Amino acid sequence: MTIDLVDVNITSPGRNFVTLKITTSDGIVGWGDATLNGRELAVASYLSDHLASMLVGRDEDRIEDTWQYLYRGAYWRRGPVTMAAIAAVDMALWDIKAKKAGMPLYQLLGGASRDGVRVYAHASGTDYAALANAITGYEELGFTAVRVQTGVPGLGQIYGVSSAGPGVRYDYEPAKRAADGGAAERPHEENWDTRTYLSHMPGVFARIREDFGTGLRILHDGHHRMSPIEAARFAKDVEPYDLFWLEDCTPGEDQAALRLVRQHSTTPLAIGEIFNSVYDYQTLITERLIDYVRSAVTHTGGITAMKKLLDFAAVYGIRSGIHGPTDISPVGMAAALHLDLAIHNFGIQEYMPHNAETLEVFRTSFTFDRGFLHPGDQPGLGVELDEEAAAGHAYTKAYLPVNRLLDGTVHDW
Ligand code: GCO
Ligand code: MG
Repeated sequence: MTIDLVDVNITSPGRNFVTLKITTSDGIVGWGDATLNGRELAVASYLSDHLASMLVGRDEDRIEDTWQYLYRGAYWRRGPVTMAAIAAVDMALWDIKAKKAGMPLYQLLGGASRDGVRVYAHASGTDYAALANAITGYEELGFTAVRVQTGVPGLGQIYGVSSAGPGVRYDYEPAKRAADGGAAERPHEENWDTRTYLSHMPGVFARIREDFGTGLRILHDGHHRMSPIEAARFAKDVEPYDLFWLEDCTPGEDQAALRLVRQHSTTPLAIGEIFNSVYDYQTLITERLIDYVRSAVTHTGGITAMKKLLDFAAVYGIRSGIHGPTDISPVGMAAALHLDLAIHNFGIQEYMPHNAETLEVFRTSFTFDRGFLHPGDQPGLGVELDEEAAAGHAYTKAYLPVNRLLDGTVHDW
């Protein structure tokens, strides 16, 4: 059989998603996530204007060959737009293959290595009371791991902190459309000051340990803002509070920066949500500079590429921590869950549940139970896009924020 139709769906049920639909000549449909937050249409165009005609007529079973054909065949390699487009094709082809086999995808990846996938939630609050309230709410839902982000005095709205008020919040979304309080034509801006952050955060972790005990897994995202020496100091200062991981402490491009952080601290390090290739990790993995691989299946070339990356990491004792915010669509999330269940070196999975509007458009079969997710046992990925429902939500331009230091200098966001 062959690939017959290649369609790109763009929908915005509360936020934008780009989804690839591949239909085979005998009518089997596979779905792939191609969402790149704030740059969605570039990937949509890459797929419909450049890849679609190359795919029609190909044997849908030749997944590895198709991956190489798109990757090596482009001449221009890597980059988030290219790799998200390849990822979408790859996911859709695995969805088709597993549907043809009549099995959930994780069975084709070797079967389940565990009963469920431990997930972490996003707990945030503009101050400690709101943050503690959110953590309590997640504990009540059964979560055993939370990512903790909180306001820093004097900085206003910053990355990772929901302004929605105290309590359990699923709705933190950094990309803003005009309707969400952003500007229609350009990103909104936030403020940053690393010195204030460095002196504020350790005390927050100390209070959490005091109030919530030693059992809770605490994660934190530095979101690329520290210099190597600042990150080394931070990682050292927070050692007594036993973080599960410190994520993206320095800007991701500079792999060697983590040597300095490693020399000074035993705080586990996670990095990679803005990476898109195994080569972005070559130094980090072979020199054992990180503990967790944070790539998204959606931005790193799909299931084929992620499986190889995670197997490579396993040789060095490094585990997975796959990216799973709401800008990864339910299709991309399902792809992550099948991998999480199957691989041996699973670490933890990020889980920021999609809102009801999104879940009316994407019909999912994964289930949450007391802190663990399971991808479900439907053949394929287990997610179907309801195209009629999707058509009711027109694309609306959205941007991630731009970050500035207090003197106006553009900084990493
Ligand atoms: C995370 C991330 C996200 C990103 C978002 C950008 O750890 O989940 O940092 O919150 O900011 O994916 O689109
Ligand atoms: Mg992150």
